[in-house]
Order: sequence, then structure tokens, then C-alpha cells
Amino acid sequence: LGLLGDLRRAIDHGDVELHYQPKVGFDGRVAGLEALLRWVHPERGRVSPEEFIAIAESSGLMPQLTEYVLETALAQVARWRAMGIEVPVAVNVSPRDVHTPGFAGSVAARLARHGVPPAALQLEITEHVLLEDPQRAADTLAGLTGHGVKMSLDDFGTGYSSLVHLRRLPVSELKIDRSFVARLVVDSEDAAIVRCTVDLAHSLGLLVVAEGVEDDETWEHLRDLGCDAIQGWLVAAAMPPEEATSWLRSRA
Ligand code: G
Ligand code: G
Ligand code: NA
Ligand code: MN
Repeated sequence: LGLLGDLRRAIDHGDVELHYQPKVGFDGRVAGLEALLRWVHPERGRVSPEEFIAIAESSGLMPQLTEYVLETALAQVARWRAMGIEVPVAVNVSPRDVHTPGFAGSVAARLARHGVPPAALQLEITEHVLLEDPQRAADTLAGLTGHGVKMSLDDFGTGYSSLVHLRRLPVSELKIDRSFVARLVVDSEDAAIVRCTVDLAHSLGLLVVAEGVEDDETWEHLRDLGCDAIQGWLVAAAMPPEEATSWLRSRA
């Protein structure tokens, strides 16, 4: 209970941070950065996003947290653009956000206010958005893509994966969950799942990003399977904004 109050205050005071993890193509090109929340509690130390996002979800704080994330990420995109660094940023949104009335319009207004083109924002959603009122979710997502915002389907292959979801969601990218990538090199079943997912995604005209890539062998395997980009500690962990700026500059 104390943690919820602390989280509210941390959001109000800007003590919750966004770090940025690169998505990189096999030619080394930076495809984008994923914004990931980080919170260091004054007494407890680092609280995992899984823990405090669950608290935000169950307490009704999620819309506020997502507003904060969008605001912080778009301000950062605008700062990078002012430095001549043009890189799209992906923000994770929860099903609750997608079901909040007016969500698509509020995202569009925020982009305009920051002078950021819609194509510089990507929203990472999960299939869970379709569990409750799928028609309304589909309408909101269509509104967002209509504005030019790109959508990415996160954690693919876990939970309720269904091909119907892939057809109904207006996504342009699919992210293969880390749980399939981690043992790709040693587990032929995981390798088969990744191979089929890449082929399926490409057949549907989607880009494929593999998450959680930690070593060269996995990188090579994914390249050979035709994956489009990777994200993982092999390239970089999520970095605070200043470090991400240096990282981006060193790449240019
Ligand atoms: O970065 P890390 O692997 O610790 O993130 C743990 C989980 O928290 C992941 O599922 C990630 O998607 C989620 N997460 C991180 N930042 C955000 C955010 O800004 N919004 C939402 N909804 N989830 C996030
Ligand atoms: O649910 P989502 O895919 O957004 O969560 C991504 C999570 O995976 C984040 O918590 C991020 O910090 C973590 N992560 C990113 N790269 C790696 C990696 O190479 N290895 C491991 N073990 N975790 C990673
Ligand atoms: Na994500
Ligand atoms: Mn994921």
C-alpha cells in the first residue's frame, strides 16, 4: 500500500525514469529505441517495472503513468531531433491505455505539441488489448495508425497468441519474446518456433525484432533465419538518456 503512494509521488516529482534500449538491424543500422521505465525507490532501492506496473494497473494509476511515459519520451525525441539525431522511440502501452476513451486523439495532440512527426513514435502493445472489447481496441488502434503512429506487437508467442490477433491488429512489427530467443542456439524446438514466426511475419508484411539477444551465436542464427533487427544486451541494455545520446552519437 505504501508503494502505491510512493509511486504516485515519484510520478508527480519526475523521479521515475525512462531508459532507452536500441533495436538494431543486422547491418548495424539503429531501427529505434525502446523506452523502459526505471524506478529507484529512496528506501527500497530499485523496484522492478513488473512490480510497479502491476501496482499501477490494479490501482487505476496506469493512465497517469502512461501519460508521463509518453510525455517524457516525446520530449526526449524532440531533444534528439534538435541535435540532429532522428531515431524513432517505442513506448509500451498497456491494454487499459488503449481502452481509455480519447487515447488516440490524446497521443496525436501530444505529438503535435512536441512537434514530433507521428512516424517517430511507435507503440508496443500486446495481444491482451483484444481480450476486452476487441472492436473498440481495434478502432483505437486504427485511429492511431491513421495518424501515422506505428504499432508493434510485443511478447509475441506468449500467453494468448492467436493468428486471429495478428490479423485484427494493425501492427507493422512483431517482437519475438525473449523466452524463445534465449535458448535458440541449443533448443531445436525454440529454433523452429522462431523460424516459423519470422516466416509468418514476413508473409504478412511485418518486420520482425528478436528480443533478449545476449551473444554472437544467437545473433548469427537470427540473421540466418531472416530476422530484421535485434534488441538485447549484446548490443546494449537500456541506458539513461545522456548515455543513450552518447551511444547514438558514437554510432552516427
Ligand atoms: O525493462 P524490463 O525488462 O525490466 O521491463 C519489465 C517489464 O515492464 C516489461 O514487460 C516491459 O514491457 C514493462 N515496461 C517497462 N516500461 C514500461 C512502460 O513504460 N509501460 C508499460 N506499460 N510497461 C513497461
Ligand atoms: O515486455 P518487454 O519485452 O517490453 O520487456 C523487455 C524486458 O527485457 C526489459 O525488462 C528489458 O530490460 C529486458 N531485456 C532486454 N534485453 C535483454 C537481454 O538481452 N537479456 C535479458 N535477460 N533481458 C533483457
Ligand atoms: Na516492450
Ligand atoms: Mn517483449
